[in-house]
Amino acid sequence: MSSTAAPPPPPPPSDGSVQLFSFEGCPYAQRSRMALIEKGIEATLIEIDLFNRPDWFRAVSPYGKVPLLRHAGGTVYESGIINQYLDEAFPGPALMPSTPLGRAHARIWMDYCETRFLPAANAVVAHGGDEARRQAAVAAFSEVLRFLDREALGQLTTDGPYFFGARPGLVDIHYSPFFERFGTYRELGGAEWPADCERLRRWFGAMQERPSYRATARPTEYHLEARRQMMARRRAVAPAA
Ligand SMILES: N[C@@H](CCC(=O)N[C@@H](CS)C(=O)NCC(=O)O)C(=O)O
Repeated sequence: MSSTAAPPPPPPPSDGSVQLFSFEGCPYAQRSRMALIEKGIEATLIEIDLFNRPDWFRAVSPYGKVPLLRHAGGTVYESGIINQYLDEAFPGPALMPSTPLGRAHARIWMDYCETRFLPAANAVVAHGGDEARRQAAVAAFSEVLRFLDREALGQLTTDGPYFFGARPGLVDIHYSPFFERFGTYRELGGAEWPADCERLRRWFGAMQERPSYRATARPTEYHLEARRQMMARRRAVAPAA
């Protein structure tokens, strides 16, 4: 009986080029694909099917996740860190503010995305059919949106639609894939944009015009189907008791 050896991982780039391990439906990988486009960096995309991941992926990715970047003999992971690396290591438009205080504020709002915005958005779709829980999650999410509108967009800039003014940067990229999925928060949890979040609305309108958004965004139906598939696979792995 003959056995076929598993294919090896793609070799790391040896010529200064960039490899990004990505998955089309992943909003975090989308952040890094957007940063590559905003910086004008050529990269080889290696698509990892997370539902059927190759055996070698664990050896390449310490967390077993995408996105993951290989460049200059090193490996970088975590989308926010990849994007800051890209901004520092490559020429092209600066995606972080020029002052230490500005950069500190940018990091605060990227952190807010991970620690406040995303848990609130996830709670909207994970109510499990409990109406009281759903309503509380929608109300809490609306407050997060108002906080972003008032404390970030209302305080950081007066001269443009983006978080730091007339040019987009890493904070804009950080949030954008999750606002693209707003239709899923609406469909699955009944979320609505608060009418008083005008700055946020203007910001997202500007982001939707960016080539980096247009090249990477998918319609709500795509995201709903991706979620259905993910939930079905989770149920198959851990059937309800
Ligand atoms: N904090 C990470 C999150 C990345 C992440 O959760 N990626 C998901 C796909 S959207 C993943 O690779 N999941 C695979 C797994 O958890 O096994 C980042 O910002 O890069």
